[in-house]
Amino acid sequence: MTRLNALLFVLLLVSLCDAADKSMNVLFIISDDLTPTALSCYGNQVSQTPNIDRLAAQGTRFTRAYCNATYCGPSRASFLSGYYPHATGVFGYVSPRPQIGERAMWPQHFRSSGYYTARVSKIFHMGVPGGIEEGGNGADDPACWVERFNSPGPEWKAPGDGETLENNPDGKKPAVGGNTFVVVEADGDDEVHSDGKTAKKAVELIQQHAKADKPFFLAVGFVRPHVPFVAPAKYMEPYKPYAKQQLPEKVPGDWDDIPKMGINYKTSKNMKMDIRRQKKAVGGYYGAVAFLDAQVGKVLDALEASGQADNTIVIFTSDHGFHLGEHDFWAKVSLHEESASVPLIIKVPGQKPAVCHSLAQLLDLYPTTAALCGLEVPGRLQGKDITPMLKDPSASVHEEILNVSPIQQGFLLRTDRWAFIQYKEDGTGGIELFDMEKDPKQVTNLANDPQYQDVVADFKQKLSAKLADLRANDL
Ligand SMILES: [Ca+2]
Repeated sequence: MTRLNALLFVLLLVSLCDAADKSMNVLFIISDDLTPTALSCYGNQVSQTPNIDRLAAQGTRFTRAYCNATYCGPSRASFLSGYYPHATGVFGYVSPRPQIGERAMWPQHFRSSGYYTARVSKIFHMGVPGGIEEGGNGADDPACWVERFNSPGPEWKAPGDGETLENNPDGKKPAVGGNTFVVVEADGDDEVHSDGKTAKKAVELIQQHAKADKPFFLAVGFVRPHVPFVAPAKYMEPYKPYAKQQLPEKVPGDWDDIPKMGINYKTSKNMKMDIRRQKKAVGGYYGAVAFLDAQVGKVLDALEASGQADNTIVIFTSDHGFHLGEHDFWAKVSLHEESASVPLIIKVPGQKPAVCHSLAQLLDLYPTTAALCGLEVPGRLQGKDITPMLKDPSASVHEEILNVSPIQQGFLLRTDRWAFIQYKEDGTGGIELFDMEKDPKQVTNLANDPQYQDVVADFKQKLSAKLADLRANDL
């Protein structure tokens, strides 16, 4: 072998190694206010979500995944920074940057490790619908992104057939803005709306970066099914007439054993929604979910067409869940199961499809993706690497998950068997305890049952230990 040939041979080897070593891409897709109970892959028999189901069939679907705060602002600030809300004190609709200082947030960690990072639409908090109508950056963190794109949309102002369901008993109000239950069967196509524009931009970015030298970390934030429930009319059609929708069973005396602080901020009663309006809220929500699902499908199709699917970790989730009439509660904030849990699907190239019943939380995404991509996993992060659960769905890394609702001064500890909810840190706001094996719909609060006082005492102790532990941090 001549010297030149030897040199070329070495160069060839190096380039082969480089190709094999190119870190995996991350495609992170997050919906807004999506309860897992509205997805067909999570067992809903009415709502159809074929695209999210397709991803679930290729990845690991987690059946016990939770956010770490039950509304947008603190949930997003938490999993993006890597700290619990009670570690940073970020309970509102702001960036956690002042509390984090120079420490790298999740996308920023990928950026400083050589990734192209981009955000499309809502990843950190943005007001919906107001912030989407304006098209601004919301509570974003510019240090996280090489590029960022917003997707303004008409929201409740979209032309079409709109109805305000909330606080509109005489039907005189037109469709209105704000955090209000409104259904709009909109004229026009997907790209009239924020999420249609978000899907289009995400598709473009995947095409642009598929062959690039740098791996990508692409965060795609959809705002549906957050209110207003607005989508092109065709997505609402399968759920009409809305009167055919089923509501959760109304249990007589359901509120009698829920502490006052646990009655959600939005209820059928205080929203003045009769049965017709409640059923339309469910159907309108499903229509918004169907629209979201179609946009997710476009992004997944683009990834497959790009040739990068075998080198890309895909995550689908939501910032928290949502009530659709359980206990006559609506929306988020509540720490009850439908609001506290999130859909979570993670597809890692080369790993077998699975359903995992072990506990997982949004705080785990940062350390888990860092580990999967071979990046340093900062020791200060408060989530855990759930890679063992992706390799073996019977594995488990958490004994319990802590989720909080600062608006309610509420704390949830969720174990495999129990949901323990305490209002106020000293417990004086009341306690709920549910046996999730026997009572998955959380109808019977056992906290005052003499038989379960040991369980309650044990959880109270666990909660105070957990809070002390997360407050002992490096911030
Ligand atoms: Ca949200």
